Amino acid sequence: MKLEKIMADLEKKHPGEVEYLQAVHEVLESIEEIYNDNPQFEAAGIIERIVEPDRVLTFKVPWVDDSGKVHVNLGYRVQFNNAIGPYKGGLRFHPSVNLSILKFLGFEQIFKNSLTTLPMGGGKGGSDFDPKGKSNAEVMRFCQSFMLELWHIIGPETDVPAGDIGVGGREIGFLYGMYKKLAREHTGVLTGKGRNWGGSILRPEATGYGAVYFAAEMLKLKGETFNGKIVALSGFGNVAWGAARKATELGGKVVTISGPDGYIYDPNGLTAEKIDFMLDLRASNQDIVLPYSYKFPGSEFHAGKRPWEVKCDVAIPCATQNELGKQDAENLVRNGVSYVAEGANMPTTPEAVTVFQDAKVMFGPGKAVNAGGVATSGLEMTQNTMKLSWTAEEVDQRLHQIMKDIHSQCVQYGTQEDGYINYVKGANVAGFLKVAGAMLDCGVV
Ligand code: NDP
Ligand code: 2IT
Repeated sequence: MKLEKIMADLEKKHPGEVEYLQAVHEVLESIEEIYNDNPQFEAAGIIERIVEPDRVLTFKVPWVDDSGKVHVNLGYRVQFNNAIGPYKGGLRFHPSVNLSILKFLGFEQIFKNSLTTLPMGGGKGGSDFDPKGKSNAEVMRFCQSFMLELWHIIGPETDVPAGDIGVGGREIGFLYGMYKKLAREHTGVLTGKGRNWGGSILRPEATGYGAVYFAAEMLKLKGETFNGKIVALSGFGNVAWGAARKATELGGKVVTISGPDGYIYDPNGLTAEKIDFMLDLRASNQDIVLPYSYKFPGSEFHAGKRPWEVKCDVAIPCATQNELGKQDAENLVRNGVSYVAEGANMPTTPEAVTVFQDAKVMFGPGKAVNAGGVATSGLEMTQNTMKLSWTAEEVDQRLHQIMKDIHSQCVQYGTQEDGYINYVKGANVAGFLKVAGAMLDCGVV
């Protein structure tokens, strides 16, 4: 494999797709050695085929706001790779959404889904629509218009979308309602559904719980537990609250949460009561960060700052891509961080990853750490197929086991001669080998 030549060709073909090129570079760099040791991959053109999505659907999404004004957003679905199962991956509604971001997310999803041990291919979709500040009726009309296009190419055995930034239970409900009406069937075509209409118990908290289960495995290798550890989190969305809850439950002290305009530092740590307060605010579409600092004395709001300047043992970025840069990583290392686990997708820049790895900080990449979300989506699909519903204990036990398995795969393929575990390499190699093997078996398609 000639990595720099492949990247130069891709840059020429897809100019300006920064996030997509970043994600591809990281994976190819990690698998270079194993790829070159197995000439059958090159002979079958695996790299050339795996870096391009099978297809991309783009469409316009017209909708009418409450005052009667017409708006047009862009909608996308990237069906990246279905070598090991139907396309599977979330939908993101955020003004920053563009093709590069969805291609990076879809590409990552291929390897993440492979790591889960479940039969799911990779895909991603979304829109530049911003649900913030919209009424329920506006969100419903947007979701219905979005599904009017999307439903043609998805299906329970073809492509199964779910949530991501800006898409939670409410949006999945509106999307599912429209799909059901158009297709005239009630099937597991989306995951993250409500409990009474096919959803899995624990799916909302699964990504955050899974991230903490993964981090707990990292700690265990050093003979440690979450008990008494200082934890810094970013974001306070779906992933962050699940992580906050589980880390707190295991005895960790979560001292930060954040939003796009700054972060809260609470030296007393989050409690179940504080987490519930924030969930109530979120459910009513309100800002969290400022009301928190008013309600809980002793906490401080740091406007325009990221949480990575505080002293912590474990850092779990849970907001968005490239939210933790080189300077942040240097701050964290200087302040004694021992573990970094990516709850979000690619929140750490490549330069920051190098800082952690050079300092021998244990660093878990998103595609391994946050795979508990899509894994529990996979469990939701299984329950839908079987037409039954597992208990919380059953789902939690399976999720926990899957996270342990993912961790073992990272250790198996990522342990270096000096004993340091390169989790980035481990996750990429393990995820890749399964998909590449399936692509070899199924011929050039
Ligand atoms: P949510 O929309 O629930 O929450 C996103 C959080 O990040 C919010 O706190 C939001 O703040 C904050 N945020 C969003 N964009 C920015 C930004 N540009 N700068 C700073 N903060 C920002 O999304 P999720 O929790 O679902 O997703 C978070 C991350 O986890 C994403 O990277 C996603 O891809 C990844 N992920 C999600 C999974 C899931 O199951 N949902 C599974 C695996 C990974 P505010 O609300 O104030 O805008
Ligand atoms: O990034 C992700 O893994 C998700 N947003 C969850 C995808 C899913 O299909 O549950």
